[in-house]
Amino acid sequence: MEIHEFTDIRYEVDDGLAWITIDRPDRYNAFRARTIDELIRAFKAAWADDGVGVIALTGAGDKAFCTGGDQKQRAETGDYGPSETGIFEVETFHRLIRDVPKPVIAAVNGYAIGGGHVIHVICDITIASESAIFGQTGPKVGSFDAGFGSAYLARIIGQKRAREIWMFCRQYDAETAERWGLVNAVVPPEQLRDTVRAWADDALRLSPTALKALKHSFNAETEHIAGIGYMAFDTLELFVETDEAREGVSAFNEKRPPDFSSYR
Ligand code: S0N
Repeated sequence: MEIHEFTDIRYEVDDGLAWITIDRPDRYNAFRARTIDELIRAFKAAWADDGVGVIALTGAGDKAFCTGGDQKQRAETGDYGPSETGIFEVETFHRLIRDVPKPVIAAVNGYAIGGGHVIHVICDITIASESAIFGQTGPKVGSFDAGFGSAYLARIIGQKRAREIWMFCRQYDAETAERWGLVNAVVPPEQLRDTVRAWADDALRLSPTALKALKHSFNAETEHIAGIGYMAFDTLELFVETDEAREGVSAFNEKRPPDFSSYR
């Protein structure tokens, strides 16, 4: 896939900073399999380009950074739609955010929910707008991320808070996220892009080789979570086929609370 063929994301390089924007505002920037393919392609382009030193990931519009897997697509086809390889490569994308040897900044401009929350957690840095909202929804809609989205989250904010996020599926404002150490900075919405630009400029003045070695050093201590993530993904593929999981996605699309009472 070529960059000019992108339909779900935008890729722009501006003076050393690659902006990657999920561009599905009518779905609150939820991702389908094609979106993930494009994100992978864009991250690899940024990796390969010596003119890029920092990557910023954001969402189009002012409502959402990313709200995870596209639940309308899931209701229509039972999966996240066609992909280039036939594989839904969300785990590959998670790996790429960690492996790309350049700082990755999540610019959270609205909802970072579900799989969208997992993505910002995996990014090296998160800068949030004051209007950002954070949370997990998996147990409400019939999915889970038992890899980086939970185990690595607990490394960042501690076990009690990570368990709260997953076991109660509440939403948290940017001030709470900053207090919990889930984000690095919170700024007014209109200052988000300029703030990311300023952080990127600081990093662009530093030694790329030192940053590369440091990033992989930070990763090393939690690398085993990738193995757990792959096992969890195997389990998830089975779980999403069950009536229990289908109840979650049906409830979301019918705009009603799910009824999981018969699955206890
Ligand atoms: C974001 C929420 C809280 C916003 O609520 P609000 O403000 O009340 O707005 P809504 O009216 O609900 O939404 C506005 C419009 O946007 C659409 N929309 C929102 N989110 C999605 C979405 N994720 N997919 C598709 N459409 C979405 C709404 O439908 C609405 O459109 P209209 O007006 O046309 O009805 C609220 O919207 C919310 O809770 N959204 C759902 C969040 C969610 O549950 N996401 C999925 C969580 N699960 C995952 O992400 C799975 C991750 C994943 O894919 C994965 C990862 C690793 C391994 C495997 C998997 C796997 O699942 O297989």
